[in-house]
Amino acid sequence: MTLRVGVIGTGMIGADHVTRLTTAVVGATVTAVFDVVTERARQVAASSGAASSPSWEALVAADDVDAVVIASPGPLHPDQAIACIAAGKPVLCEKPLATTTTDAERVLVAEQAAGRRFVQLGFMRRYDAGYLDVKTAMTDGVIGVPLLAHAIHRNATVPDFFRGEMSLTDSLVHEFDIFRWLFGAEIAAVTVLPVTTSPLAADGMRDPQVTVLQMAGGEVVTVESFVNCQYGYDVRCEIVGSLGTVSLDNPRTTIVITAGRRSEVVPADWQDRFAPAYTRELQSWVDGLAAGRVTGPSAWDGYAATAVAEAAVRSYREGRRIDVALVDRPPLYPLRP
Ligand code: NAD
Ligand code: ISE
Repeated sequence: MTLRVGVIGTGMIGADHVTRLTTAVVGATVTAVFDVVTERARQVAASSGAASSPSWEALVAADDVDAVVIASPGPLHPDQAIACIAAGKPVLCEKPLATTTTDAERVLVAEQAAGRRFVQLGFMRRYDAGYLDVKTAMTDGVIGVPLLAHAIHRNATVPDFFRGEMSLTDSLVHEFDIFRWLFGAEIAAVTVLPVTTSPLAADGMRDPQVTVLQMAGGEVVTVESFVNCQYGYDVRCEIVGSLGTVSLDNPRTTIVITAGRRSEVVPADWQDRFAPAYTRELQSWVDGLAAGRVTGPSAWDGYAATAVAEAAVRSYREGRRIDVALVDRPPLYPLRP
């Protein structure tokens, strides 16, 4: 049976998800889209064969929508996800689940009241071949006991609406999630260290920054974020274990060697770097729903990443280490599903 999907928000990633669902994913079709910028929704609808819904509420309620993708701005995600749960429709919600823990907890409460999982978070790195290899190297013992990690998260530039703390709440949520997943543990404390600000940083933005994560198991992760590094999109990490290390590099496409120099292409942006991961994420979501299951990153994962982001913002403002406080983990979200 073909899954009929409605997509809320047809901006950068929403439009990409529509294209992927329409052209690359097996077992799904996009039947409805909505965006407050009506013309944007109309264009995406026209190119995909979907209908343009009059509102996101109408899209969620539509009889020909079995499941929903939320790709609107972060603050809207909780209400839209809760509406999907209330309508009994599974939802792939782009990160972040919410921009405050209070809002994220509302989603947890709604899902628990429904008694089963409806929400999968858009933490697509968990579907990236490189990160999957890193996870295998950490769990099969090849690097011994994982002790610490170093990561970098650089964007060439970010959109104009990206301000102040969004490198923590919008970009680094991926790092918060991936290191929870890689180490199989929650993040216990976070410290954000200011660095000399780039002369090219947007007004009022502290960029770059270094964030130190202390995992509940005692491991430490240092993460550099630099969201206006100019030269390209660069996401890498190295895990240091008691017997060796495993590193995630940019995927190699071509290497040019000439005139005494060796050079390779750096991905332009997240669309380029993580394209295969987004497709695998959507395919896995569609396949899971066909089998009656929601299996990917959960609302709990979204909540935990938001809680770390909230603590990181406090650390940024107060200039000190902040412990991450989580509510008790409900049985709906087992520790290692
Ligand atoms: P964007 O600004 O390009 O798109 C957001 C769209 O939502 C816009 O077209 C906007 O008009 C629309 N919108 C605004 N209010 C709306 C409403 N009430 N209902 C429906 N649509 C509404 O931003 P984007 O980069 O596409 O980001 C969208 C979301 O996806 C964000 O939460 C972002 O963090 C996330 N994202 C995730 C990844 C990833 O790697 N997983 C990458 C990019 C963006
Ligand atoms: C963007 O919204 C994403 O989610 C990308 O994956 C991330 O790397 C980027 O920093 C964000 O702006």
